[in-house]
Amino acid sequence: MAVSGPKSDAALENGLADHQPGAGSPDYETMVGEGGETQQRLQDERSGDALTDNFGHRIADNQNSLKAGARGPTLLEDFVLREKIFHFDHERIPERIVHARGSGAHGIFECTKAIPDVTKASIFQKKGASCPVFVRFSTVAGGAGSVDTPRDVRGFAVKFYTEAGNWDLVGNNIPVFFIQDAMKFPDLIHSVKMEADRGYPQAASAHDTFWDFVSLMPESMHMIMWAMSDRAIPRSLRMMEGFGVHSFRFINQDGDGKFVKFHWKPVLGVASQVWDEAVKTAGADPDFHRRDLYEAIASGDYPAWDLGVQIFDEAWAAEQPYDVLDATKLIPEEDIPVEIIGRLTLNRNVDNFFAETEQVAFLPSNVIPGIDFTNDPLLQGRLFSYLDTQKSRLGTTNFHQIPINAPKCPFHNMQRDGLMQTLVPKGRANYEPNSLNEAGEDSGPRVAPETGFTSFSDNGERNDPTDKMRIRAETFADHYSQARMFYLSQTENEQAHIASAIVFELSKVVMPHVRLRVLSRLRNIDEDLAQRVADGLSIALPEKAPAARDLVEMPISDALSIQKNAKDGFAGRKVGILFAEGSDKAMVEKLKTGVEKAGGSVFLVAPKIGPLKVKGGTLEADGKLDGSPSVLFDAIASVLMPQSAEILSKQGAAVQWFMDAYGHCKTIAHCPGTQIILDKAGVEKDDGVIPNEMLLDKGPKRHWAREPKIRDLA
Ligand code: HDD
Repeated sequence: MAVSGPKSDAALENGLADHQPGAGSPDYETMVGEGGETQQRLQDERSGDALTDNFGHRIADNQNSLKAGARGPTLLEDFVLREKIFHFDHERIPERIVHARGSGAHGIFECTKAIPDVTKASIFQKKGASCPVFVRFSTVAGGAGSVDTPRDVRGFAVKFYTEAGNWDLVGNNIPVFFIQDAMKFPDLIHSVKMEADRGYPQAASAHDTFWDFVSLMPESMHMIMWAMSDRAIPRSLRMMEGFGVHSFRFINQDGDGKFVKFHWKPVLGVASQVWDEAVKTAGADPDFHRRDLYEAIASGDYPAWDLGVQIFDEAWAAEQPYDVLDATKLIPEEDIPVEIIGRLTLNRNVDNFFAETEQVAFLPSNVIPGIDFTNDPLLQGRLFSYLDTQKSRLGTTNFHQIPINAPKCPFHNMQRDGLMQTLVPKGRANYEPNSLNEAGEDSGPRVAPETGFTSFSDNGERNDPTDKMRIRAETFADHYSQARMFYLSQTENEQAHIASAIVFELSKVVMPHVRLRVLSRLRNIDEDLAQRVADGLSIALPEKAPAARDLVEMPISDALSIQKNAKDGFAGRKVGILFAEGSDKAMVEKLKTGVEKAGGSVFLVAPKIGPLKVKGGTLEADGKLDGSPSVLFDAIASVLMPQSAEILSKQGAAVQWFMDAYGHCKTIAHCPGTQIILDKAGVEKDDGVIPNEMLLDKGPKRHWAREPKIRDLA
């Protein structure tokens, strides 16, 4: 029976009857491309393109789910329905804990005055230099769906996509802040947001908890003045000043640092509503500011701001009656005039609110060479918080790959994988340093000591000589003395194991220069070790690698050896006992009881699981011989009648059982009947090859003296 019957009705109702799936869509050849092209294609959807699901399958009916009969239940196999609803169910992501309601736009920043003497920041080197920007304005307290005109601080976050990487200046329209230390931020925000028990008021500071908190926090009083002023009810986002708030630092080519405060001055001037107007606007047009911004840009009336800086030095700062690292203080323009150095113009609305305005992730830690942080404790806390929040908001450490967040300059590093990885890095250079280039491979990116970001070293603490630095103390420079102590503290056999292990590993290394480098380092640990490894590989010893420090000969430490400290008893050890038809049950049980009494455990092994007929009754095995190799046990014993041993001596599993145990230097206890297999397995009498009666005395220890007889060690 046709299941698509009602489709034509629905299609007719929707005026789609004439729609030809695929009409106008690009042909397959042009659609095939790498990830980036696919994304672009999604953005370029045009009317007339065939509707498809997320995997490119054309959809014939977007109105009716697949049912068992016209009035029957919906079928689980309807992947079109499932995908559509599945995706819809997950459309929302967590809104920002603060600044949830925002409006964004694209634009351009142009340097109008070069200041190379105070900063090496690329964007300020030449008048006329420009870069794309994305700006997001926001209220602070309200949710994403709240109104535009509450009394509130406004966020003014600017992302500069510079050629030296992204610089995010994440400021507000008020030059000071409520608190001096990031430690208090969660409390401040909890107090201003809707109250925890009642869920209101929304987007308002006029309530108990906010005023309770700020009245206990005298440092907030300066900001309260601003928040109660008309600044907190702006007429338009286009008519607000913006401030970087903190003192940042500019660093020039010579490494000299100056403090800087950033200002945005609106070309339209600052204008505000009156409170009654703001209240009524909230009802009349909850989107008053968003609409105003969108319409201005759409009509070509591009809003613009001048970027100003107040630049001052440590000596000037030290003379002020306030601390320039205190974010509750501003620097009067009368004391340090604002110097205009650039212009920001917003000239393009977003194409998609979610993809751009919602997913944009600002990070105060995004700075470029020439701009640095200061010790402002509010700023320092922000440097962690923003990166951290993007993971919970955007769900992945790869949020930088979302187009709105990606830098527009190239970026390369060894960060890999993670949820929603969309890049496809090639090659195996995902670590640094590496010398893959010496083998003719791509070795990936390298640090750029000359042009890379370097922190301003002065820690900013007056009279404190402790500077910030990326450095390893001289006292960490000896890398060989303890490696030598470890090696020399091992028994001869353990040393042979180390040498053999390195030989094995390096025999798997196919890059000859790496083998040689390892050998050159081994020479710093012990010449004999290096020679043994070189011999094991059959290559000549290279030059000794230079060492940062002279070797310090340290006394041997017996605690570092396993063998010198081995515990020989049965505790925690497992003994495999092999029996077969005709074996002596009493002997098996005697061994079992003895081992168990000594704290060990026993696993019975036989050619078949059984129950097998044995002398004295029947016996069941815990495991079949070919599924229970002797590697599973610390020691083995065998209780076999000569006839069974004769049969087993022709079976690989039985011979290997003993051969392996012998090769692995384990105790092998056996009855006389087993001898025929021992001979076949090449097991020679030694201290660890003993009659069953001696097992309990000997224990399950390894017999290392045997090893040189059976294996060539390096
Ligand atoms: Fe913040 C968002 C501005 C202190 C933690 N902040 C956020 C936004 C702006 C500011 C404009 C919205 C960015 C956007 O549009 O996506 N914040 C400031 C200013 C501060 C300040 C000017 C003080 C001078 N902020 C501050 C502190 C902390 C945070 C002290 C935490 C210790 N702020 C956040 C955050 C947000 C945020 C939770 C929410 C969403 C986001 O970061 O990306 O991490």
